Amino acid sequence: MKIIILLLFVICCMLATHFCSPIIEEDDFSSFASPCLQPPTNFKKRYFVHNNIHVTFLEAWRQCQAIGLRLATITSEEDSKLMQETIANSTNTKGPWYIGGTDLGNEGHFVWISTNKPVGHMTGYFNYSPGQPDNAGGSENCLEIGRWGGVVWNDEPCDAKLRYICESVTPNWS
Ligand SMILES: *[C@@H]1O[C@H](CO)[C@@H](O)[C@H](O)[C@H]1NC(C)=O
Ligand SMILES: [Ca+2]
Ligand SMILES: [Ca+2]
Repeated sequence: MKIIILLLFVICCMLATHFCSPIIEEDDFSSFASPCLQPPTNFKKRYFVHNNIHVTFLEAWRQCQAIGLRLATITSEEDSKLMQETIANSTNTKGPWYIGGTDLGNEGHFVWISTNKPVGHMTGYFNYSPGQPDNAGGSENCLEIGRWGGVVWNDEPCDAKLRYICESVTPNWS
């Protein structure tokens, strides 16, 4: 009996692999385990500029989370352009705002707290202001954008009270 069930299982697996095209290998999609659930090949990012309150980095992280979003990540020139446009369209275009990068716990090695990926991961995209990150005073561990205008990044003490920018990333099935 066990053998028959096992055989049926193997046949089902073979059929499933036969009828579904292969899973696209990309580490971001590792949660798409079912052979028949196609991972989206395309994602649409949106940014949400929050100008109404000034909070610490961890508060900003939680504020985004509380409304089903996450603290912003910027991993390409395209993201940066979208960011620039979203800020220009927002109710207050004067920063700085927190974005989701931090080197807390591992000085000099920034990660995006929203994705656990190193800043620059895969794409090699960085947009630091010249001379940044400088870890000024030995205690700048969180990334902000727009301190001196524009959309370049700077490291800043994580307990500074700043505006912040969240993001949503949704599959683009078309
Ligand atoms: C910004 O506003 C313009 C004009 O209303 C609109 O066309 C554009 O899509 C907006 N961009 C973003 C990212 O919100
Ligand atoms: Ca630092
Ligand atoms: Ca700095």
